[in-house]
Amino acid sequence: MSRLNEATLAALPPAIVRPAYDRTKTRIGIVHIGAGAFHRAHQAVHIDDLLADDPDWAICGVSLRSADVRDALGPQDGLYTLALLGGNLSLRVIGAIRELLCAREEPQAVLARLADPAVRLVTLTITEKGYCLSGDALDLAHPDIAHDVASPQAPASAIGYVVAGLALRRAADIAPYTVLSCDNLADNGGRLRRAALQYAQAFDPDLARWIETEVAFPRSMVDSITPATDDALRERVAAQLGCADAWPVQREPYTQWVIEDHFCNARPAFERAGATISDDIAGYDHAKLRLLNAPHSALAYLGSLMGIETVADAMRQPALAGFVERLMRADIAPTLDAPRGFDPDAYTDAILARFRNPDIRHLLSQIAWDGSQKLPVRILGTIADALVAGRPIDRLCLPVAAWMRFVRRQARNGVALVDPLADTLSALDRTTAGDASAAVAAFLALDAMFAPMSGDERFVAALRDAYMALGDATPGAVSRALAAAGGTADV
Ligand code: CS2
Repeated sequence: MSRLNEATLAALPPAIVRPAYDRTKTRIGIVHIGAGAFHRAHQAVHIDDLLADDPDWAICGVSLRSADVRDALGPQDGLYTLALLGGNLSLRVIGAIRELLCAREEPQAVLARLADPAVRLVTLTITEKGYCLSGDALDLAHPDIAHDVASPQAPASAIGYVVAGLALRRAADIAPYTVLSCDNLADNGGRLRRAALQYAQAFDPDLARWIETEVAFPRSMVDSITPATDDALRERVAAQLGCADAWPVQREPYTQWVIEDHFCNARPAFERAGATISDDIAGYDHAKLRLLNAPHSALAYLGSLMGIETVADAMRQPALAGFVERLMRADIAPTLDAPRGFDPDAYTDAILARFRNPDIRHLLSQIAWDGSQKLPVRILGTIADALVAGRPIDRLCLPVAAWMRFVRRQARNGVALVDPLADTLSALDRTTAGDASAAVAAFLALDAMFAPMSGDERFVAALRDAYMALGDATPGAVSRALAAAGGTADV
């Protein structure tokens, strides 16, 4: 079977949507760090929408370590298929990525791109762990950051590359690029900015001052449910395309991108491609993280303990679906500092409908990855706010306790955790006995996750109760805990 690429593009069946512009006339204006499935299913599609009008914003996709994306899409001239999941599978070939680089193998090419004056925007999807934070600050002891501080011209981390590119531009008197985080972190731009400043400060205070005054790090909120690519998708795509695509991506039809209007260089006309430019982004990122991602993580850990595989299956369990809905409406929504015109009930309804979408096979195991990084930004902040406001936290603690039970179960069963703290987390299991207080205390000693709240007696007690309520974490025990926590949607 032939391969999707420039040569086979014209022969694709007419139902397949393809780039509405001449790719050879586009120029690279964006470097994207972290060219994984989410970027290719989300931001790259928005850019694909506007290249016909504005050809100067094609993307150079950079992977920091793995060459997999470059090696899969290189022979395809950067082309890949986006499958929209809903009723019929609708397919679209995306042409926005014109260049693919693997930083580990071609660091000079990445630095040269970053220094290119035609590049005016650097975007990132590096997941929570890519920011190398400990609490809110940059973890200067993180091996990648320590490496980069010692050799800033030959970086390994995303922050190292962003700052190295800025240093090259400053030295060559080229205007800096805007740095736009597209990760699921509250105040993602602010965190990235503080991390970049702290990093630069560690080896070049003048550079840090220049970044502080000259470079914009807007916040953004991204949303679209994007299940990992599997062979079933590859086969369906090949059958409809009539040629092979080594790495198609899939997502739900719904997509949202809200970007803070704060740029230090030219920007694409995002608003013409369905994104929202706003000066009131803070409320959006909180609402999304707390009302979508936190329930997702709750389903992931509670559902996995119950032996359920996907989000849609989890939503078919009345006790679990009821618990999550109640968590959203009664516990999370009231703590939100909602953006102007935001209706938490309608937002909750829409999210629950998206979770129920039977056409999406979104594995709970995928969402369960990186719990140590996700829980603080998704749910611990809500608990902290509820503690300050004197609101109940019992239900909010159940997903956190479920994560603890999940971690212990994986360690006991010898299943490797996908988490940057995997080694520490698996070791915890060996040092704590079956005693709930001791087990919870061992988790709470993880300062990077729990530092601001681990001394709060109400929190410690509620978490211990939730942990005990989950009993031996069998499906029956979890169902009983959900029932006891009020797994009914009447709020
Ligand atoms: C999910 C998110 O994998 C996860 O942790 O919660 O990727 C979620 O699907 C997206 O944020 C939706 O926009």
